[in-house]
Amino acid sequence: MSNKKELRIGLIGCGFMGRTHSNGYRRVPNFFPALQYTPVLQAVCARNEAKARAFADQWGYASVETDWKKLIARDDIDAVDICTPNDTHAEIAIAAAEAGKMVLCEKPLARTLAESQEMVDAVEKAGVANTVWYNYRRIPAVTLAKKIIESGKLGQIYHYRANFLQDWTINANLPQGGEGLWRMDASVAGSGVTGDLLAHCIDTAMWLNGSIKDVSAVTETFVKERMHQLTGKVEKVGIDDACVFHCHFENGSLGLFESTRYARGHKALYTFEINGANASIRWDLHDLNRLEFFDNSDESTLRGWRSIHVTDGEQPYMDKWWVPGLGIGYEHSFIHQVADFLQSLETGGPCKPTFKEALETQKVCEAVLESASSKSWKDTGVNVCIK
Ligand code: SOE
Repeated sequence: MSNKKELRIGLIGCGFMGRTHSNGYRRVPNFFPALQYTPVLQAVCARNEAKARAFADQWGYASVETDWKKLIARDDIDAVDICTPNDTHAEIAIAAAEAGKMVLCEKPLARTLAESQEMVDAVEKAGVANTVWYNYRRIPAVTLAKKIIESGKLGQIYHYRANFLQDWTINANLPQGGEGLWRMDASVAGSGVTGDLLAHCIDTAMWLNGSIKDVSAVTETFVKERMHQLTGKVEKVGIDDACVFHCHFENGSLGLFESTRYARGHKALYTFEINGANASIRWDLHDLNRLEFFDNSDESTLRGWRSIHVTDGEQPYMDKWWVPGLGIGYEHSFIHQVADFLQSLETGGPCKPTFKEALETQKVCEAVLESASSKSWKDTGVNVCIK
């Protein structure tokens, strides 16, 4: 008989993120066999019962709920995983914490800073384990970047640059709101690319390079009105289609961030580059197993950008996968997050970013949106270093 401890998962929402998380729960025991905890897919919840049942069959969930309040009330659920649109994160997370459940929440933490703060208060008051799925931290090449930065090899940091570019909303006839398109409805999503895409860039940036002090931003909504899928009426578009901001980091470096859903040809181009006095690093999601590294102390005749294929067992997470030279993909970042969450239950430590740390990203997002609407610099108020 197995002496593993069970972590019984109740997943709410069965869209794209529900699939990435479910895959994470299923794969972890195969590839991280030393962990004491093993996830059990206990229940999945969606308002549409047929959809929930099909999802349960596909991914192996033992039962189905159509009301998230019922799922939270069940005493055979240990952890609630929130994969629903952003307007429901706060209500579900607060109720789950009050019911004594662990809470894993999809990013961004919530629509606004105020909602996010209530979520932080709730998990802290309840003392329950919590984490937010900023998955890109757990791509081995990105984790390796963190290790290189921590080793001091870059020297003083001068610049941090990040992009997250997509092109899926260029068509002016694309409706807003409703299934599959809630990211375009400001009342559901909270914001456009700022909360959806730049939040990833900000989380990674503050993890790698420390706090962002202040920001100056510009946003644009290129298509001003769209038909709303739920009302059938043409309605004003409230989200930011594109956002560009620059900022000061606490360590004195300058940051430059750009995100848009109008960069024709780019589907999910997330890149970052960090330049220090001695060395630089850059990474590109489209070539996610690679980390590029330039070290000015290399012999001058051989000096150049090294392209490190991050597939060696000595590199982060890679001892769990295949053999050197064989890459992994996007889905593995979620498997790693599940593994780290289970590990944190063993050690009693936090699984980063916690709600409290993700709140700092919300502060920057809110300051970015305020800066754009007031056309002025804004202090972020970030006061917890998530590095
Ligand atoms: C939007 O298209 C999206 O799916 C985001 O919501 C995810 O967080 C990002 O990782 C990929 O793009």
